[in-house]
Amino acid sequence: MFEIMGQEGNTPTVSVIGVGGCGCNALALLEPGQNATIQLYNVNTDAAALAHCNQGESVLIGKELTNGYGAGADPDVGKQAAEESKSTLRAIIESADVVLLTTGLGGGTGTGSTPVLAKLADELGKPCIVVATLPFASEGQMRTNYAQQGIERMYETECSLVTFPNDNLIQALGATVGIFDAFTHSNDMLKRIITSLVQMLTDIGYLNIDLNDFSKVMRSPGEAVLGIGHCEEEEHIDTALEQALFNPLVNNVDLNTATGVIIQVNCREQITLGNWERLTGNIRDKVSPLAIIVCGIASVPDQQYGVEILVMATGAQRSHKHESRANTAPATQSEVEHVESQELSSDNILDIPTFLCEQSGKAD
Ligand SMILES: Nc1nc2c(ncn2[C@@H]2O[C@H](COP(=O)(O)OP(=O)(O)OP(=O)(O)O)[C@@H](O)[C@H]2O)c(=O)[nH]1
Ligand SMILES: [Mg+2]
Repeated sequence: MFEIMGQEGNTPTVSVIGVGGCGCNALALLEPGQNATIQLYNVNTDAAALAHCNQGESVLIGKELTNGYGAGADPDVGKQAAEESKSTLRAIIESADVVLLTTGLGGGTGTGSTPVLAKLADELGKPCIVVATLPFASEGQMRTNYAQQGIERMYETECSLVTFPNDNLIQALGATVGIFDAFTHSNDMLKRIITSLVQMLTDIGYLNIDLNDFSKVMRSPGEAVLGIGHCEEEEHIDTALEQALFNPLVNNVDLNTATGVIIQVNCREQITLGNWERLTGNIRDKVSPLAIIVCGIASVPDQQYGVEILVMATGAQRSHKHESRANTAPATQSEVEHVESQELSSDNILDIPTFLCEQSGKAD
């Protein structure tokens, strides 16, 4: 399970591919890459939007079909555009060891072409994570339906899908939050998740995550839950773990059914063996005894928090339908308790910028 590091030169190449408007926006937020093993690609049917991308390579797909004018909110057009440019997309995926796709589901390009990319990753045997936002209910039923169709197509692949329902922002930030601020916050979450994933895969840690173990966990079909938690003092590592596991912006899954878990702990200074064991034991108690658990720990002297934890659980049982918790009444007592505990703790869990809290009436 653990690989003690010491050998160099086996860092995997991670390709981060932003698909459609939202995906490319998320890519633009990433810190400029110093790491040669990270490749960034903006994939879009919209030539004008691509011209504004400030990072990575731009890949116009479906040029014959759309003339570079976008997919017009039609996922079929997005799909056909990706099919038209399949050989380019295949070459991009072929050059990677791990593929990370990020997109906003509900529009034409992202919804239609991301599953094509995910399928290519499957065919080429590359572990693939898809990090996708789901549209606000206020964007209309059509977009929600499209997003659902995109999810179903993603389920036909072995990729791990992590979804961020934009509506959960309303629950976390309050209904009066400004729409632009809500998007900014969602993008910030996307950025943190993508940055941490990339860091986990490319930084040399003491217990480094082995790519084969990682692939095994990634290729467990089903829902994935992904979150980040942090604390200043290592005594509070359990709280940081709770934050990571119950991040209210990530769609809810039944953790007991997860078949694979990856935990990456980054610490400014070394933590005690006792706290490390407490953390891994705590995770083990929460998931199926049969789950593969892969743990990594790295020293990151210049990070913001004393301890930062990234948890990704895969292969969890799929909820019947992706619905935002903001609009869904809990059905069972345990669901009630879970939702209540999230409502109570969401202020602590989220790093909500003060100005947003003030706007949403949640400031102290
Ligand atoms: N969090 C977040 N969500 C976004 C952003 N931009 C768009 N979205 C969401 O993503 C969905 C799809 O929008 P786009 O990414 O613009 O659509 P597209 O994939 O480019 O598709 P077409 O423009 O129709 O070809 C929207 O319905 C929004 O819910 C963004 O910057 N941040
Ligand atoms: Mg677009």
